Amino acid sequence: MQGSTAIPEALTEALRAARRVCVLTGAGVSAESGVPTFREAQTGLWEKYRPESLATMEAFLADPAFVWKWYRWRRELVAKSRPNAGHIALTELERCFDEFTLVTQNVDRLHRAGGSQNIVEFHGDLFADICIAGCADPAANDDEIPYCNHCGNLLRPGVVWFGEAIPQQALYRSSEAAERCDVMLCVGTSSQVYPAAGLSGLARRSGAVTAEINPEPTGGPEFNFVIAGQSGLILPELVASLKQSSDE
Ligand code: BJW
Repeated sequence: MQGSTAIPEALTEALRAARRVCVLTGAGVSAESGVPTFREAQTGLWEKYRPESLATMEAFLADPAFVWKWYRWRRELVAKSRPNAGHIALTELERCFDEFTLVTQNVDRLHRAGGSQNIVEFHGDLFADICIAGCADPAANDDEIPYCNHCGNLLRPGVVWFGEAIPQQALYRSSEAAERCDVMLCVGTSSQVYPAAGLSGLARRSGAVTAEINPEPTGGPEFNFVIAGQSGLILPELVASLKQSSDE
C-alpha cells in the first residue's frame, strides 16, 4: 500500500530505519490549540508590543508590573488551551523508537498534557515562578508584583529571556540528542532564535536525516525534507505512514 501523499516515502523509510529520533518544536505546534505564535501579530492589548521588547530582564526590571501583566494574560490564555492532534501524534511517535527526545521551545506545557515523556523544555515553563536571587524553592504571593517570601526579592516567570543562558541540563540533553539522532524533525518554528535554531544544523552535520514541517517553511539548507503544512495535519499523517509501512 502507498504511504500518504504529503509525507515523502524516503522520510518514512528513514524513520523506519531509525533507532534515535529527536524532534524540535516551536510555537507553531501550539497554534492549532489557540496559543498565538511569537512572530505573528499579538492580539488585543498586546498587539503593539514585540515579544523581544517584553521578554528581557531589562524590560522586567524597568517595569515588572507591566511584564507580569503580559505573562498573566498568557497564563490565562494557555490554561484554557488543550493539546491538539499534533501534540498527540508526537506522543504516539515517541512510542515507536528506542530513544526519542522532544526538545520544545514552548513554555506552555502542552506536550506534557498530551502525554509526551522525554521532553526538554528548552525555554523554561510559563507557569513556574522563580526568584531573581535564585532561591531554590521560592514562595510566591499574589500581588501585582510578586516578591519572594524567603528573601524579599522580585519573583519572575520561569522562562528564558533574550540574553539569558539556556539551563545547562536542557542545553546538554538537546545537543546530545541532536548529535546522536538518526532523524531530526523541526516542527512549527521560525528557526530565528538561537541556540535552539542551531540544533537542526548540528543534527545534519552529525549525519542525521532532517525534515522541516511548517506551513511557511524557512527553507533552511540543513533540511533534507521540507513538508509545507500544519503540524496538526502533517504529524498524524506521518505517524500513520510509519505505522502503515511497519504493518506491511
Ligand atoms: C505552524 C503553524 C501550524 C504557524 N503548524 N507550524 C547566535 C547564537 C546564539 C545566540 C544568539 C545568536 N544570535 C543572537 C543570539 C541571541 C538570542 C537570539 O537568538 N536572538 C535572535 C532573535 C537573533 N538568543 C538568546 O538570547 C538566547 N540565549 C543565549 O543565546 O544565551 C547566550 C548566553 C550564554 C551564557 C550566558 C548568558 C547568555 C535565549 C533565547 C530565549 C528566547 N526566549 C523566547 C521567550 C521565552 C519566554 C516566553 O515565552 O515569554 O522564546 S523568545 C520566543 O522565540 C520564545 C520562543 O520559544 C522562541 C522561538 O520562537 P518560535 O517557537 O520559533 O516561534 P515563531 O513565532 O518565531 O515561529 C512560529 C512558526 O510556526 C512560524 O514559522 C510559523 O510559520 C509556524 N506555524 N502555524 C506548524 N499550525
